[in-house]
Amino acid sequence: MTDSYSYQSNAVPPQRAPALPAGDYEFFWGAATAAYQIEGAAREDRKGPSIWDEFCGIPGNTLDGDTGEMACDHYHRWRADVELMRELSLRAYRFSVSWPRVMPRGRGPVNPTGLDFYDRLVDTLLRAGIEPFVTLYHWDLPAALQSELNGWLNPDMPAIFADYAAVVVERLGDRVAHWMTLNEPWVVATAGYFEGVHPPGLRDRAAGYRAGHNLLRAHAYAVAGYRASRCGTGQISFALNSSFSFPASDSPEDAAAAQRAVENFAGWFGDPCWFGDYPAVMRERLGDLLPAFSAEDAALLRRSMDFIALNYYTSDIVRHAAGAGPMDAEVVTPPDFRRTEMNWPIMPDGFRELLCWLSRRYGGLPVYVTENGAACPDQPDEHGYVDDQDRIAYLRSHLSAVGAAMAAGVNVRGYFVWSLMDNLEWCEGFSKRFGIVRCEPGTLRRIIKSSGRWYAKLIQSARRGAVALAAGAVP
Ligand code: GCO
Repeated sequence: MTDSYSYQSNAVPPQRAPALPAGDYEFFWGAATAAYQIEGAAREDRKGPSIWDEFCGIPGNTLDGDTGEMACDHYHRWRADVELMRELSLRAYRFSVSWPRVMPRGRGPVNPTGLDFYDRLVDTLLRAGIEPFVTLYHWDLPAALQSELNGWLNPDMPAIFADYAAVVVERLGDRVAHWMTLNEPWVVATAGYFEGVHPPGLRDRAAGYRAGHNLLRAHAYAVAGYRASRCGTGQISFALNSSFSFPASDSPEDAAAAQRAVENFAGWFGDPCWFGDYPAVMRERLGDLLPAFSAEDAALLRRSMDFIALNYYTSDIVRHAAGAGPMDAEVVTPPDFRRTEMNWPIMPDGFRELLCWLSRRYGGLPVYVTENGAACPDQPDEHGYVDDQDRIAYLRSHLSAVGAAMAAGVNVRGYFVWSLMDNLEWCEGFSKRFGIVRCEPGTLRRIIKSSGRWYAKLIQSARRGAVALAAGAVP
């Protein structure tokens, strides 16, 4: 089926691949990025400022004052980056569209140059045989929507987001078949509104649940618009992040606490998009903190995901502890547990368990792992080459977990490494590196790491990777 993309002629517009025969499907091996983390060109070609541009401009908000002003300069180097993806044998690429690049003030006039950028990117990917998976919102809210409307706390935001989504779908929807509305609304709500470490920098739990609520409504409105549009024949969902919680002991109390913790994490955003409401345990324990959906919103939310898009990095061990948060669940993962540079415990078993949990809970929907990867203490040699065996070990063990979930019946259709290349890790600046390609500080030269070479080989040997993975064959 990849042959359908292999032509080079500009005269023939790129098209979607024809559907595969029933019972036979391709596994999408890919890598993921996000606009603010790689594009740079923060003020070029009439792009408007985002809340992340403003937040990073304030000293003390990010490590070493790093910003996405230049990032990986992908906005100018995108052609070479697609070549790089080809060299890595990628079959799919997940990227996000910068809302303020397309609509500088978030609503109103569209910036044609901004849309053109993504249009060319999609065409070039398809010509390279790489399937685009598009995220509409990866946290870079147009700053004007924050200052004028109070951002996600404004109940009108869902309609505004849906208008923006429609503009992008209208332009790219004839060629893009896999869409994600929001990336990790859980992080937006917790980091942006509970903890105040991401913009808009609030510390207010009630506000966090309200923002989360409007994010869910925004997702639902955009999905409804997509499905009703002339291009709405593809698949749409949102990228859900969660860890799995293992009980600290065999006691029924710890088991119940662990179950509550997973429902409160994965279910906060997953349940509304499948059942049309929050998990009962959140309703019971959060009371008035949790807003209610109107009947119309609940109807729009129900079955508003066509697939499960999971971003997975880590898990935890919890025990029942009265008063430890609304779920009475306390994280007791030992401090000496093996961790990545983010200090996140390395728990591939949690990946397998979470995949099974999500699949059971959400009707056996197809699953795409839309992010998985590790920050490692990369040490380049004198040529800039990074022999990141620790990252390979992380990826191998996590792919084995995907295989185990598949063998248990989970319908996994693709896997995207986070990330294609080292990039701006939000508040951590460039200090934390997730790439399978190094982006050399200063020169921004791309150098494929050992993990990138390993991943390319894996893809080549497992083009129809589903079967290989389920058989546990991760070389
Ligand atoms: C997220 C985002 C990515 C991060 C990655 C590593 O999960 O926070 O989707 O933008 O860079 O997850 O933290």
